[in-house]
Amino acid sequence: MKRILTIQDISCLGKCSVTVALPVISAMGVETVILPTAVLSTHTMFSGFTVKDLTDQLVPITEHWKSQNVTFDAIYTGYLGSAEEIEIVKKIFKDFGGDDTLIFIDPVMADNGKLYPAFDEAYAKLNAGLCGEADIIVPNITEACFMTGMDYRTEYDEAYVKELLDKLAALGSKVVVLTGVSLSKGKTGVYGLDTVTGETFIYQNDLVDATYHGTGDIFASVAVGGLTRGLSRDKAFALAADYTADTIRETLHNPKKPWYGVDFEATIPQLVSRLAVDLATQ
Ligand code: PXL
Repeated sequence: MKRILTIQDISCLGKCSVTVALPVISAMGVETVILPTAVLSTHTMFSGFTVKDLTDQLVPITEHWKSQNVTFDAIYTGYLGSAEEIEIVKKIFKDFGGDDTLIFIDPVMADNGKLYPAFDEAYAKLNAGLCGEADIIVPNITEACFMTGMDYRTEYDEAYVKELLDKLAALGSKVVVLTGVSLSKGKTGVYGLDTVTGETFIYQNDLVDATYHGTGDIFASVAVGGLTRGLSRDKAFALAADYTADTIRETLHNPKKPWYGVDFEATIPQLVSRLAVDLATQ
């Protein structure tokens, strides 16, 4: 069985980060090792959340793993709490990375044109440096703008997306995939660039007109899970985009508290059967 290490916070309530990555990646048939960067009572969109920073635990935990000769097929990072954690994560990439380990970074820090409460522009620049060490990065448009210095826009054309991709490529990652890209009314999806071959790829599905928290973490978990199971890049990102839309559609039955996250638990059976079909038919 393949094994992914995911490095992100535990938000105890409000489905996101580890409470999404662990069940989703496990359901995809991949062992999921967690390295929690902090424990929060809820994610940071709730008011009055508590935080216990775990920066001082990252080195002892990973040193122990080293002593056990643990290896990972992929390392997937999401919400990291501080500049110091970014530096430690770089060291973890050195210690556990290698030709056979996919480094997959979701530079979680912002959405809808704004940084999350814990972060500032200096943190965004450090996250840009971390992205330079990745095989694949999956920022949304807001995160891409903070990392590249481009203006954030809600209305844009393909030329704007391509310019953002080129600037992201300059950070150094092998593949850059911009999420939440809408190129026509009623559609949304991903626009990617393979910086090694110069090839671009697009996947658009129907926009479900609702906003819920934690959907970026669902998307990233499915993409890294699919890639680790051996799906092609196109199939992995299509599966991630479609499953994210399915979970949002499912959650429309429960519209009152969008910050509680999506009801992804109800759609796990569809994820598992589509993964099996995609693996068998590629
Ligand atoms: O879903 C991204 C995320 C993860 N972890 C924490 C967050 C957020 C987004 O707000 O606050 C703690």
